[in-house]
Amino acid sequence: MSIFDFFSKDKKEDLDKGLQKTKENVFAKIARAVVSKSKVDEEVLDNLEEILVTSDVGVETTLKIIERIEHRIANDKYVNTNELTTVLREEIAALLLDNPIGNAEAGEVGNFHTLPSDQKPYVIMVVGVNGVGKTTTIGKLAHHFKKDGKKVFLGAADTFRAAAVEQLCIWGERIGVDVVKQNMGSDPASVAFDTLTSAVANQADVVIIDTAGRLHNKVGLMNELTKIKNVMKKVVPHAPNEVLLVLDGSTGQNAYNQAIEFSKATEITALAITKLDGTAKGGVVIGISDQLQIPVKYIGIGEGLDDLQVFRKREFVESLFGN
Ligand SMILES: Nc1nc2c(ncn2[C@@H]2O[C@H](COP(=O)(O)OP(=O)(O)OP(=O)(O)O)[C@@H](O)[C@H]2O)c(=O)[nH]1
Ligand SMILES: [Mg+2]
Repeated sequence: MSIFDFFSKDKKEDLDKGLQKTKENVFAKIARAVVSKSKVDEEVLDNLEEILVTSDVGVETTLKIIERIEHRIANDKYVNTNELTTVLREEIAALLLDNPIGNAEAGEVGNFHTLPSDQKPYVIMVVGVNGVGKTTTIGKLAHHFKKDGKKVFLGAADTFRAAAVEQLCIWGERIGVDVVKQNMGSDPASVAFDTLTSAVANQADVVIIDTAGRLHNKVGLMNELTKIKNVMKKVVPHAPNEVLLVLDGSTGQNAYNQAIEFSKATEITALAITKLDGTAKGGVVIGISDQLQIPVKYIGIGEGLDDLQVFRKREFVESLFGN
């Protein structure tokens, strides 16, 4: 079985369930906005704008969506309120797909799950502020790669907290993959170096490096990440293949701001947005996917091993605004 099977087809129900809270919230608000209205008029659009902004879609993206709907209404002359969610779904999907960033879908050529055979081990460095779900996302990713028959090595380069190393080791045991670690307080770059050295010696396919979300200050954190990257290159010249920034979706616009801040400080190649289950702020994924030049690759929709999905724009919007 290929890795695509884990992430695609059968995952629609999980996605629907994961986005339930956001969905209920948005639909309840839309229902209120169109009550006693037969067609989409200025007032409905004003309300819709507010709904999208308060659902963490973000102002800029919301304005683009409203503009598209206005255009659509001008063309179709008359859009009744029953059609509003359909129109919304179509226009948001089209808007997101207009941004070529992150349009590659699972199973297609150039897909990020097809590990390039000439870049072994494929090295993923995971970054993000504390508590966003880095370690959990690593566990889920490692699980998927392992299930796909890949040899996975994890590096416990979050040496800032003793519990962090332990937590990664627990994931490693649970999944059955090797974890390279040193003592708490040791140099994260040294842990990354060791991890890559072991991975190369053992012909691993994938290496995932956990990093600390908190240090004494922001400059310190960014310098640390740069150092880890540079040290890894000494062992594997193409490392890191991916710098995955993890964002907590339940923080809404904060997640968006963190993405901006991090990408200013260090090169980020992909985003994972976690904790979309249990929040009504899932709209943030729409804003981030529209606004940023970094692809959203994964979404976290629960705490379980299989609760990580590849982010697919159309499926996401269909799940959010589908009936
Ligand atoms: N509901 C839900 N919880 C999640 C998800 N991803 C992570 N969590 C939870 O978020 C909490 C923090 O996750 P961690 O993986 O420890 O976060 P971290 O970024 O490694 O945190 P630090 O190591 O402290 O920087 C844990 O309780 C996870 O179970 C998700 O997609 N859904
Ligand atoms: Mg952690």
